[in-house]
Amino acid sequence: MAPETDIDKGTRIMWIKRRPGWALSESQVTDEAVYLRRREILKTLGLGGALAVAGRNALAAGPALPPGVSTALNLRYPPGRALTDEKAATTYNNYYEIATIKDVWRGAQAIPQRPWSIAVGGLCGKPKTWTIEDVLKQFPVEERIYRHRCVEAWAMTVPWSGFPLAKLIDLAEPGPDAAYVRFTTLANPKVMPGLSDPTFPWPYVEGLTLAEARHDLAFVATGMYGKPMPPQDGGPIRLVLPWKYGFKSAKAIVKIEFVKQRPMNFWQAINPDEYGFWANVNPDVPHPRWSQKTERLLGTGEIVPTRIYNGYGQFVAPLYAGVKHQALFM
Ligand SMILES: Nc1nc2c(c(=O)[nH]1)N[C@H]1C(S)=C(S)[C@@H](COP(=O)(O)O)O[C@H]1N2
Ligand SMILES: [Mo]
Repeated sequence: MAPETDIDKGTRIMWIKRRPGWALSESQVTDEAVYLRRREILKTLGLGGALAVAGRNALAAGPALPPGVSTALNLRYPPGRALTDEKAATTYNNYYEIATIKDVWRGAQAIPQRPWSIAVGGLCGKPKTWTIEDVLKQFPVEERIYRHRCVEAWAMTVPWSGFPLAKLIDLAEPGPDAAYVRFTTLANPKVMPGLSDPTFPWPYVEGLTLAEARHDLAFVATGMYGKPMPPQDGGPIRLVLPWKYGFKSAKAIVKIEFVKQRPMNFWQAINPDEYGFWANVNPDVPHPRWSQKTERLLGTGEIVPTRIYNGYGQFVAPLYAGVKHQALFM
């Protein structure tokens, strides 16, 4: 058996070579020390055992990492679940600007992904309108496998690529009065037929406290499964907040503002008895019309228990120490 280090070296080079063309060059990939190696990635995904059985030939053959997962994977937050099948995750979507049904992926292809810009402003020292190209150039790409829990009780486990929201926020230098961050998303009636329904408070807006937005788990995703973000999943740029119900993870972001007052978010404006500002996942706080105790996994249909903060409580619970009396879980 060849020394493991050689095999690792070989496969790692191979994976770097296989980085998709839209991703950044090797030199721009974040400090490798932060990331674990291929063997550890496989272990985290629960594939380590299978690999050991398959032995050296399988290792030498290389492509044992699931499609879309590379060695830029950040494993501070192990998913603890199998990845959702890519097709299942990208053909069952919530995107009310397109339609209120789940089958919106074809319709979403009409959303132009370029040119795209994101205006960052409000109570900050360095407002700036970014083009999507500037964003991709500025922030090294990392990958994170996160569990996603929709308030409707379906869930998926997805390899996202992008960068921590905190990095963008730091560059903007929020001022002393900036308590919240408000995200506004694309509202283009030419390509979004759902906007013609005036009963919804368009555009889709979301908000976070500045502390939440600065938390390392809060992620800006520009891709999934190793590819650019598909339009139906929020391409070219969206939020991913894995400890909160999915509606907080706004798609197709065009504006980010630092504000003093708590922003009114889309779903809270529609029905404040059912959807709030915080929307942290909690199996013990039912939605007024259904239980939140379990969730259905896209792809397999398996029903599994829901966990408080979607299983990310060890990281995010301290954010809420001072606001325990508020409606944190709706
Ligand atoms: N702009 C916008 N963002 C959105 C939504 C939406 O309708 N419009 N739906 C939200 C909801 S309810 C969920 S569960 C997730 C779904 O993301 P996905 O389609 O990539 O699974 O997107 C969120 N972001
Ligand atoms: Mo959702």
